[in-house]
Formats: sequence, structure tokens, C-alpha cells
Amino acid sequence: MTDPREQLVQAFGPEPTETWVVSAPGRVNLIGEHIDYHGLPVLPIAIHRRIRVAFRARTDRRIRAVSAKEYGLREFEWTPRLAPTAAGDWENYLRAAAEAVGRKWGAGVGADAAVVSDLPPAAGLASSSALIVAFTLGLLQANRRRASFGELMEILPEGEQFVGTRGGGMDHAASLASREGCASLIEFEPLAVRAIPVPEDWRFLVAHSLQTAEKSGTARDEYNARRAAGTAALKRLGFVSYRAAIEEPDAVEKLPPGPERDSFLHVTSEALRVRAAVKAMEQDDAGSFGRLLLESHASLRDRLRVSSPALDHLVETAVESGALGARLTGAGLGGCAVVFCKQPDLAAVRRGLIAHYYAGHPNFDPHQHLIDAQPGPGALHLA
Ligand code: NG1
Repeated sequence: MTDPREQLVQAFGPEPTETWVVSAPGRVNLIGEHIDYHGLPVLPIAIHRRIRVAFRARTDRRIRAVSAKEYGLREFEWTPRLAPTAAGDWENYLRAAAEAVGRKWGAGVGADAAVVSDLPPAAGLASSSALIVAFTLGLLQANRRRASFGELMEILPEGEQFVGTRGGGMDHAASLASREGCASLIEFEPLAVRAIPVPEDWRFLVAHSLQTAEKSGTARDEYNARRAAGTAALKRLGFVSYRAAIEEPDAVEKLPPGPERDSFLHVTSEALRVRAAVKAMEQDDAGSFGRLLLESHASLRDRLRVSSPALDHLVETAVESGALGARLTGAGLGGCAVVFCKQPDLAAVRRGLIAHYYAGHPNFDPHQHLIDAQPGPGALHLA
């Protein structure tokens, strides 16, 4: 990866002022899908691919940033209330960070910044959240402000809404607080991250279905519809939260067949799978962990209906190639699957996916679409 400091000097010239680099990794969710926004624990890992941003503080309120050629230079004034610019423009991520910081602490001095990344976009690795996390940390540093993990988690998920979906806080928490070699059990009520060591010989691959789920448009409506159905089911059954509901899963019998019942069943069963998956990881029980991933996929496919024929085929191919488990990861409706196997089987699983899933797809690029995802540290623990 090129050094973002070089990009910074190339774009904005040398300056005697201090320059520093902030990094934020992408993440892949191992299990706990479509439940973070209901306040239930999830189990992602941060990965070793990340976004790096070189920053230099300015004395005025201008924010200027460059990224790879196709994204180009963006600049705007950091005013107390920012509005989004054209949908799909990468400037919105910068604005989201500035707006998140400004909302809590007021707009500060601006910065010149250069962004480099080895995280492929739209690959299910939460690159957009990583960019917002890195840019937020950079703006805070430019203003000599230290924010706690809790404070960052108050502002970041809201900031994301600025660019599209108001998701749960999983992506930001994983990108910030993960530990090297560990999965992060993220709890939201109250906020806590527990590092669960991943057994040494466990391996994860992120495999792209080659069908992209754009966060704007239909996928966003579908995402919001799942969230609304889950919330409606909870209300109808008279529970105050899903934490209360998972203690009484039989309550579902009172719901008529339909999306609300299906959502309730998915959310409550997925929460129990997360618990069981943590136990399996702690006991180095790869067989059980793999089965839980497959059960999660089946529930996302049949109850929440956020899979696709391509994702189903990808999961089946992974298992036929020797994986112990696989499931769609992220919001679904396209995007990626996370594939789980033991180290000695990794090469065969890769080969199987390439031969039986990716063959005949001229756009397949192993560096973007079939990624080794081993657990790495989050932004708060990166040297
Ligand atoms: P993806 O699709 O990977 O960005 C989204 C949400 C998560 C979570 C998952 C579904 C955002 C930024 N992320 O993830 O919080 O709700 O869907 O489990 O909206």
C-alpha cells in the first residue's frame, strides 16, 4: 500500500506542520446478522486490510481530501450543520465524519487529508464505516480532542445514517475496538466488547458472490423493512426489548404467519446461535462453529429472506469444497459469504470455490473477491 503521507505532499505540497496517519480496518461478521440494530450481541472480526489517512491540521474550517484517482479531490467548509452532497459521492463519507464530530463537539479546524486503502469497496468488509471511523479520528486529532470508545460509539452509527442506512453499531465497534488474533463479542446494552481468542488453526475467507448489494436504493429499503418487521413483532408481543424476548422464545406462537413472525424467529434464534458460537470458539470446537454458521445462513435465507440464489450457491460450493461452515455476511441480498475451515483445508476450499463458483466469471479477481480474513487489531489498538 502506498504511504498516504506521500499522497498528501503530492496533492497539497510540503508543509512544515505536523502530519500523522490514522488507520481503521475493515471487518467481517462471523455470526449475529441483522440483530445488532435490535441491540443484540454480534461476533465480527476486524481484518488486516484497512484504510489509512494522512492528516494535517489547518487553521481555517476547510476540509480537503484526496483519494485514489477515480475518486479525486474533494473540499468543503466544515460548518456546524452539514447536508449530504450528491448521492453516491465519496465526499459524503467525509461529511458524515465531520457532521458526527460537529454534532457532539462543534465544528473545529479543518484538515488536509490523503486516503489510501487496500480494502475493496462494496465487498462486504465495511469499507465505508472504516473510512468514516478513520476520518473521524483524524478530525478529532486535528482538534486535539481525545474521545473515548463510548463517545465514538455515540456519534458514529448516527453519522452513517448521513450516507445511507442507519445500521447498528457493529461495523464501527469492530473497526475501533478489535484485538489482534481475537473475534469481538460486541454487546450494545450496555456497550461492551469482549475479545474472544480465535483458535490458531481456524481460517476465514470472505468470498464475493459477484453480485453487489448497493447500500442505496432497493437494498436500503429491504434492510429497513427487515428492521421494521422485527420491531413490529416485538411490540405486538409486548416485549420491551429483544433481550427480554429471547428469554421467552415460545411467545412467537402468538404471531400469525408472515414477515413479523419470521423476523422474530430469525432474531431470537440468531441471538442464541451467537451465544453458542462464542462457546464453540472458546472450546476450539470447529465442527459446532461451522454448523452454527450454516444454520445462520438457513435462517437468513428462509426467514429473513435476505439471501440470493448466488449466495446460496456460494455457501453450498464452499461446503462441498471442504469448508466446515459458511454463511452470507453483512446485510445480504448480494455481497459476500464468510467461509470457515481449518488451516490444512484452506487451499482446497479456495481451489474448489475458484473451480466451481468463479469459473466462467471473467470479472473474478482473487485479490478483491476471495480474501483471507484473519483477525487483526482495531483502530484503537493499532500501533
Ligand atoms: P453491511 O451490509 O456489511 O454494511 C449492515 C449494517 C450492520 C448490520 C448488518 C446486518 C451498516 C453500516 N451496517 O452491514 O450494522 O446491521 O448490515 O447484520 O448499516
